Amino acid sequence: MPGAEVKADLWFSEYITPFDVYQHGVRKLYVAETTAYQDLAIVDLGTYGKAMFLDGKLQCAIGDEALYHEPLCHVPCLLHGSPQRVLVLGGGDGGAARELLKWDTVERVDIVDIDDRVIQTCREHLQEIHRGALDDRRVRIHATDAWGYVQSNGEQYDIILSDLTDPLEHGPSLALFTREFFLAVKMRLRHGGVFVTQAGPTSLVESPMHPRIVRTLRAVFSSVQAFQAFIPSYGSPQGFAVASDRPLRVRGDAVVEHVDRLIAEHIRGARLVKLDGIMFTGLFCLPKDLREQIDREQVIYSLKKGGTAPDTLIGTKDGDADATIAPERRPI
Ligand code: SPD
Repeated sequence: MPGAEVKADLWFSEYITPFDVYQHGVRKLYVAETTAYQDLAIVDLGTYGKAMFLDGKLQCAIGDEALYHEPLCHVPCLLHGSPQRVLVLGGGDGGAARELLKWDTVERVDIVDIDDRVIQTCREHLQEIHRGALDDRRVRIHATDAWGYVQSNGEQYDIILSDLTDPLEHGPSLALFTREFFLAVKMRLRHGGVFVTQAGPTSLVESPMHPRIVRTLRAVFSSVQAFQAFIPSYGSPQGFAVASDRPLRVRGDAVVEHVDRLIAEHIRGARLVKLDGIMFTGLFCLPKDLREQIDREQVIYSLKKGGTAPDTLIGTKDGDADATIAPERRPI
């Protein structure tokens, strides 16, 4: 559907930190509205094409979204080997579902996104992202909150995939990066199941969030591996973390060969644009100081006793409730 051509010199200012702004030039405007949960915008960025913003933060742009969705989806599936049932938390744009459906083993994908307006608007305006996945017979969409779904729904999954917005203060996804939530997620995994989450930017000068999310996962799962990808339109490297109670082998020549073999066996009709065995192992080659910070990190994100609301989030450090939570990424 054609958007309104923008004649004015219009820019979308994304505050990466309070001191660093990524100015995205807007060529066309499709949608700008405030939903019940967040500000939603769909625009054409010129260089990166159509893109979705939530609360002023770029979520995906058609020019480089494969660099986000392929690692997020195929890393856990490849580590599992034969995923059948998958739960996507967030992911209302349908990009994750599109990738998951490439697996010939996947029978069912449940998408749980709190914001029905995001789902409906992406279905209408971001065909380039979902490519029909939101209407695939294997996909069921639940417009409800992830906490409630994970706690009350008795389904068990091979893969649970968290495709949420960054855990910003006052943002809707904050509580979904806590020890309590990760424990609830673990209860919904089948034996040998794998959980993956986007895990904030990995730039340590920008935010302490990534090592803390990884540390929080390590309080819940016996195997946790952090990885990152550079998605240029995000402005900083994107962290992810994969977690399971099965061993996770992510490095070495044997892994490269194993990944290439699984892709050839299970993603036959569809094509991966970015990911193969070499890229898979490369994702896990993190900078030395980041690895060291992950290993020494002590802050675990947790809810205040009895809390489930985002504003009850605290970081605990050796029992000290004063440790800071993820900082705001808004203008000062
Ligand atoms: N730092 C941006 C992280 C964006 C995470 N959500 C992306 C949703 C795309 N399906």
